[in-house]
Amino acid sequence: MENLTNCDEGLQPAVCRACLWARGAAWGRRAAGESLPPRRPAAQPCALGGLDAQQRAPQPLTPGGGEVWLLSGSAPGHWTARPATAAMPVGSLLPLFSSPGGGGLGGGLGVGLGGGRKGSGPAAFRLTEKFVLLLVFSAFITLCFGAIFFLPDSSKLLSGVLFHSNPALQPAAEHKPGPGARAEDAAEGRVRHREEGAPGDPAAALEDNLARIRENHERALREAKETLQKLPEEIQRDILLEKVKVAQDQLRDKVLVGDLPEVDFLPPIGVENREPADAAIREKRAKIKEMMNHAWTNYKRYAWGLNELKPISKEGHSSSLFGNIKGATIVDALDTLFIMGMKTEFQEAKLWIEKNLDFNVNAEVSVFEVNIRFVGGLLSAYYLSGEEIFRKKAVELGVKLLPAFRTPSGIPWALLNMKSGIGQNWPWASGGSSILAEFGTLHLEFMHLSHLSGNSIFAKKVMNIRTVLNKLKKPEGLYPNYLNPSSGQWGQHHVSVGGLGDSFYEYLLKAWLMSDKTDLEAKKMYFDAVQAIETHLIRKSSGGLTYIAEWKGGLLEHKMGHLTCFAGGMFALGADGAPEALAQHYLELGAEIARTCHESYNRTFMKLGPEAFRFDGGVEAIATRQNEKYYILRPEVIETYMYMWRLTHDPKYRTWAWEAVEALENHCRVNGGYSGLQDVYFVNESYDDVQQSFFLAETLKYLYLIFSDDDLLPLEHWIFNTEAHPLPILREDKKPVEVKEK
Ligand code: DMJ
Repeated sequence: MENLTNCDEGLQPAVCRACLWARGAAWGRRAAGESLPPRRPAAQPCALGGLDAQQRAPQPLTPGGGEVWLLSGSAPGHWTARPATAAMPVGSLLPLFSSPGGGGLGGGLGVGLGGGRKGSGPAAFRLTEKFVLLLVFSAFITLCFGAIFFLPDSSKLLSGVLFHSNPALQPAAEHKPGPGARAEDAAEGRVRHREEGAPGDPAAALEDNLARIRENHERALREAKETLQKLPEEIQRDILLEKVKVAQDQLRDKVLVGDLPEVDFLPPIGVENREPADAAIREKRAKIKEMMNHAWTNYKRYAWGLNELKPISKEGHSSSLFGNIKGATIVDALDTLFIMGMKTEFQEAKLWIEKNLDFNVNAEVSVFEVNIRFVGGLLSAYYLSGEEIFRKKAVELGVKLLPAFRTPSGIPWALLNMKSGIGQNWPWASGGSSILAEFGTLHLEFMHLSHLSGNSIFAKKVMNIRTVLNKLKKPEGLYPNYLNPSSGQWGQHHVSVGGLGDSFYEYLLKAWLMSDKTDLEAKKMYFDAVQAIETHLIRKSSGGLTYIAEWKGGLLEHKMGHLTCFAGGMFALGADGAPEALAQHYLELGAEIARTCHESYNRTFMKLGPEAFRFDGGVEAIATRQNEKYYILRPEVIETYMYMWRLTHDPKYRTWAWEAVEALENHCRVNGGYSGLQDVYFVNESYDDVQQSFFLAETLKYLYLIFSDDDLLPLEHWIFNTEAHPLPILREDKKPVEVKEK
């Protein structure tokens, strides 16, 4: 294996990135349903082809035993690893780089650039050799990218891999990648961050792909050239510096976690679980607690310690979003258990966390998902209970996420291997971009991490995101969903208050509120953004329903996602800070969105809302595409009812919430817990067999709060993160925790 480069040591940036890119291509296989072994553990060496070690047949192909592997494939699902000697024209050049001592292409480039082929250093390359080397390398990169991006709808294939969990349970149609396909999301409870295939013009899509290829190609060339121009001593020095940096980071991480300052925990406000005075409301609230008990007990019985439950198969469900981290449901449910007074269950959960929750996982996680569910869940559990273990675990995890910010702009990667600290972006994201809703949804948790650790590093990381955003020119004042972390420039100009954009706006508002209204920069960014959204995205249907469309380079798609429905609550919550003349307007806007989203529920057979609904082709608030008709126990509509109830006390919100409870009981409840549905318009239930962790964290919590008095987690004291985990407002005078000086 001496001819392989080790990506995890971060020694060969250009080459390692090639590994990651190619790894994306290898993922493409899985989208077509082929089963692959688990992803390459990051500590394993990575060949230039980026194929998992397990995917590679071990026999040597070059005369001296150096392995040369290329990716090939011309149709979706036909990616294969094959020896470079097999046929490609470029293959004929390869022997040039395979030394008898074992340096194949992996060795020639990987080792050669970083330290020399066996028996000879890079200094041994003559200028012509270097040139040919450069040519081969660029041809290889072109081949990889060409293949990735020219595959029909390859982004779908790639993304499908990332979210696909149980093909057997999805209807065949929903597996077909295509415009609007989001069945992958359903399978994994995918959150607000995938964009449907652009339904538009194929020429524009092609142009887009070409631009992406060009951009990636140029970057690869640039990086390869830079490396080639360096003297061997310079390369050695770079390696050394990188090593020192990694070692320093590791040291800093240890110090951060091991040396938490002492704190005085102040009792939380509004956590007494008083019974509502009205008997009917009391009964309803008790019913919701019983639902929580059903969800929890079944998770415990069939999937304890795993991420989520498959309530039909009665076994664990694991999502690639969390890598190898375990226990998503346990951490996500902690605060709901606490506020419902389920003390024994809370203690069981705490015990499991103490003994088993481990973040040293050698697999890629979604930084956003881990932050909102795990960091958010642990922080809330700490603020509610004062149990030190939750603070410790939250900070430990926060530290593990810090390497995601190691990008030229400081805009974090979407995916991170928490063991190696290597990050990358979703292969489907425009031009290698990070996603607005992902890097824009770290602020609340990271501010609290700084507060609880006494270390400003977390706050600095998220404040820098603001700085980058504020320097950029926004098209029509709107924030595109894609931002390239290397160039610090926008990717495609797609704007959404639903998937890919949503919680970025939510966190601007909540950052201002959580700072006790002192973070005026966040306030300004929020209200400016909302103004642009109103002008360019918000429309009224002929039937009088207000909806939020999606914006694609200036064109509107008259579609609203279930995810977008959270915005009703957001607008209403923000009314308070708006200029006086606009406060009532924002409250009404919230109410209108709540009504539209309620209609999207009401116009289905199951009385539960579809994943997306449209306002075109003669329909209003109805899903017209098969792959948009599913419901995966999402909370956003109920979330908006909760804010509207708290802010207006209009009884219709309790009525609508109760309709949702009945629908959940009638259609989603099964013996083994609660399941999502494939088609809310169909008379018979067809289950997706996943009990999402956010059902316990959000859907049931918001329902419970709607039928509780307002003094349970009052909005004047608590801010809910996007996963409904309550975080206390940080007031200068009485912070929930007094950090003691060392
Ligand atoms: C949750 O994980 C969060 O609400 C996230 O912001 C969006 N998606 C899911 C629920 O739908």
